[in-house]
Amino acid sequence: MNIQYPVQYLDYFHFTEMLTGRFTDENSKNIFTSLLFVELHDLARFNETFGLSIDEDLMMNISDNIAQLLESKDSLTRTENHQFIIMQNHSSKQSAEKLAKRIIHILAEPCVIREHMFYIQGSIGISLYPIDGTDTSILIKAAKDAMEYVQKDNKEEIAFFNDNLVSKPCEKTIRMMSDFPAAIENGEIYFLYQAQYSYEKSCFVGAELLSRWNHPEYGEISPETFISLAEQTGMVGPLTIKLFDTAFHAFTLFKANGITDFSLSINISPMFLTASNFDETIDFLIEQYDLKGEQINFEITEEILLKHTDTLINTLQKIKSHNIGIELDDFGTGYTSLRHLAYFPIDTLKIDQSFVRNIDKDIKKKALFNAMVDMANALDIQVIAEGIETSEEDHIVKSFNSIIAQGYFHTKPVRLDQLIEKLKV
Ligand code: G
Ligand code: MN
Repeated sequence: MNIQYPVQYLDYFHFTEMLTGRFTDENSKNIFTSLLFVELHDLARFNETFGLSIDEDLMMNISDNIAQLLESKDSLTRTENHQFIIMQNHSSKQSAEKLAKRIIHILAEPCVIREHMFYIQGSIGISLYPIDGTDTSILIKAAKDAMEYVQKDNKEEIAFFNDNLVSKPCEKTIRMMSDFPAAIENGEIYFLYQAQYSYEKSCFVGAELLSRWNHPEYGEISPETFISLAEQTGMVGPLTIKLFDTAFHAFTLFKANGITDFSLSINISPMFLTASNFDETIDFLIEQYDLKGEQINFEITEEILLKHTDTLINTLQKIKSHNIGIELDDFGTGYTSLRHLAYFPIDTLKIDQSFVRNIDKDIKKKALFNAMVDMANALDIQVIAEGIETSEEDHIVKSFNSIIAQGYFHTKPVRLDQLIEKLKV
């Protein structure tokens, strides 16, 4: 490893040896130290497409970037394939948190290797010497536990170790898993609608159907959490059927209120899409709920295209045969192979909110946004810009041709009756 920065890069063995020496030496015993356990998510998935060692190149690139954030008193090592441990010497809780945030920040920047752009995510767990332990292996485990907690149960990317963190979320998860099926039926899981604005037509032309869970004990649970629970407990089917039922009910009310030319977008889990009985299920749902394909869109994520097989092409064509639109959600955040756009029958790109946030202040974001819109236009793909929050952002997005806007600036997600009121005026 060729690092020019004034940082100690050690192999794992020497790193732990150094820590042990550090924690047992009488002279340094009272010096506060932090361990940051960093794991990068899913790097191996790139290998299949880009060659065997691209994850290694990414790791090198990222470790270089992380090393630049460290000082000479700090040390860095790699443990397993996609993990680092950093020792921040003479630290404080605040300085460890600051470093962790800076790491997350540099990870958020796209990483360019061999002309490809990669978006990497990471989780960081932090343990503190001597608060969480005075022994190397205990402190490393504590930092790792905190990192795993971040990955499993938390929306944050950073966590400090604490004694409750290992067992507590488990109980909560088990409880949520067992409550989930009833929640679909008893209305705890409910749906909001976030309308999408066409600049060209100067009106709302569609809405995304968003699931929410208001748990009697835990309050609002994030969709990321409960959708992953649904996947683990085999409840994706019932949840998707509920979405169809909800869409059907919404269209009945639209009709009664004279609202036409309006579409609803439904988030479809990869698990639902790749189920072996997908074809029959979709035929059944369209017929059962008397929906016209033109009225609905399926939002799918880039992740599913990764595992593309002939069956996925068939599945997407099946969807198209019902005239259901296909939207690629959160575009630009995950795995971006532009080839997919030409290969799969995609109707709409939903450019992720991270490109829109501060687009008025950040010329690089504007340039990326511009490139995505140009590309979509060339492929005859509609663009939806997500997460427009301010009039300044709106102004920039609007300056591009024929974009549809979704974001708090135009409307937050609202209940069906509120949506209908909005559409009637
Ligand atoms: O991944 P997907 O694009 O389906 O996620 C949509 C989520 O983004 C919804 O939960 C919605 O509430 C949220 N959202 C929609 N518009 C905005 C916005 O303008 N700002 C922020 N921060 N979130 C938004
Ligand atoms: Mn979506």
